Amino acid sequence: MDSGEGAGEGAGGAARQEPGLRLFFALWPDSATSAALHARARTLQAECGGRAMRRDTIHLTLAFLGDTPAREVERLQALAAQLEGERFALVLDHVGSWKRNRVLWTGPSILPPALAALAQDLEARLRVAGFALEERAFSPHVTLVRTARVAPAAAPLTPLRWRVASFVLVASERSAAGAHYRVIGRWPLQQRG
Ligand code: 2AM
Repeated sequence: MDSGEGAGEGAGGAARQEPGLRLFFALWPDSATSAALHARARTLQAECGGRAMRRDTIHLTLAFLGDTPAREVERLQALAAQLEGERFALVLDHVGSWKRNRVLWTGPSILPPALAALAQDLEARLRVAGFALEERAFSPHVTLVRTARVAPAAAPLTPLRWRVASFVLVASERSAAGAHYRVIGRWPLQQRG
């Protein structure tokens, strides 16, 4: 959880801390896909309570960097530009819930090899470049509802097909209105074959 700003600054605040950004790499849906995902979020919210993600915040995280000095952005952009990922279709045919944080999410029951390769390659390059990442395994999911009261009943779901043609670097900014995500880089994936 966030600990607030300015903690740990030296006496007198002479050495100001370098500005940091909360960063992550993600897949960002096109507008038809984000509309469909938002509709799915509202349906789940109606059933389970909680807070549906706003349409403009819906995404799938590839790698979470967390607080990062702003000067690292250029290095991250250069690193991302070197990736040679392929386009793929992501079939979101599953809804899951995590009790520990009361999140409801949707994800694919089959992980496309091109998505696994992209996430793996990205993570490997980030580690080699010295970025600290969590050890937890990549678990592709799109968060749809937070603070849900109950888990959704298992029900048949119309699979949602998302054609993924790029990935992005995002800065997460917080305000009184909640999280705002600013895309600060986008890289295309290659047509297969
Ligand atoms: P979530 O959707 O499951 O909350 C921005 O916070 C994005 O990074 C979210 O999609 C979030 O996943 C993801 N993320 C991954 N690891 C995180 C962490 N340790 N803290 C906060 N967000 C994290």
